[in-house]
Amino acid sequence: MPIKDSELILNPDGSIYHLNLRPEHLADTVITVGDPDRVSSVTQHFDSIEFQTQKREFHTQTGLYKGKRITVISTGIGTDNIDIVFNELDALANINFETREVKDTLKSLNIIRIGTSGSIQENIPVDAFLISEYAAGFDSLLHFYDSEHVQHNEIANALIEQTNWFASKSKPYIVTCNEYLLKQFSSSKTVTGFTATNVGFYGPQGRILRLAIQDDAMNDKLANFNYNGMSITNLEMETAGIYGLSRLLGHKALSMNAIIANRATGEFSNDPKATVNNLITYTLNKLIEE
Ligand code: R1P
Repeated sequence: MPIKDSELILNPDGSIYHLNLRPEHLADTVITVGDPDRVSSVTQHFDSIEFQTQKREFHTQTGLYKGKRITVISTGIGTDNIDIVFNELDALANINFETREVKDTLKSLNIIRIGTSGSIQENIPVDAFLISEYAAGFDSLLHFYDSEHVQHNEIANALIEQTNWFASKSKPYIVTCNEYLLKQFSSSKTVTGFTATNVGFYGPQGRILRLAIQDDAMNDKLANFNYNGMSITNLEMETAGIYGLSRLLGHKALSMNAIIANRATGEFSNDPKATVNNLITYTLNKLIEE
């Protein structure tokens, strides 16, 4: 059955609704970044760029890095955008836009996030590179999909119990990275972590400017959470959604985080741009080691 015009929305030029991309613009390896300006920070290292476009916060460039074809795309901030970007990337790869039908043979993309994040563990310093092995989603995105089979409920229940999680906020879900990518991108330069993704930057990450928050001790409880020796290492806004949707859609995903703040010590990186650029170079070089 063809997917209806209202569900799979294509622009007059045949590109997908928000990303403005046609299937031929997408490489099998995708780097996602939050900031639209970070796309060029990645592709400045490329041999060549064959295509670029921008619509809203979704800036895309596809090109070659040392002969490998890579698409770099910005997602903007938050798992609401991750829902759009990952569904549309998958549609570009796995739906025939002429017939509007899902292809018989499905493609599995390799998707690497290069993002920024704040550590909540004193011993994970600013300027570290953290790879998220596990992610806890405090956003509700994954619950809108038939997704129980990709969630680790035992860990979620332990998290809810140990942090006395306020149910009105959300029901946390736990998802994991692709284990092959984890091996490929890990080295003595990286730390492996358990990333919590939340729906905001201030209250939802325990920051207080003028508004009181529901639980002042939230970050301490997350940092002290212990499941078989694992605790929450860092906070950001996309990784859990990326891992959940990638699992459901059959793509391989890994989230690389430049730790630019340490929330436990109150420090902020002296040069966050340099740290992000170092992570970009590290990630690109690991990508061609495949
Ligand atoms: C908040 O400043 C943004 O930075 C982090 C958060 O996840 C959020 O998107 O990641 P990016 O730098 O990749 O956007």
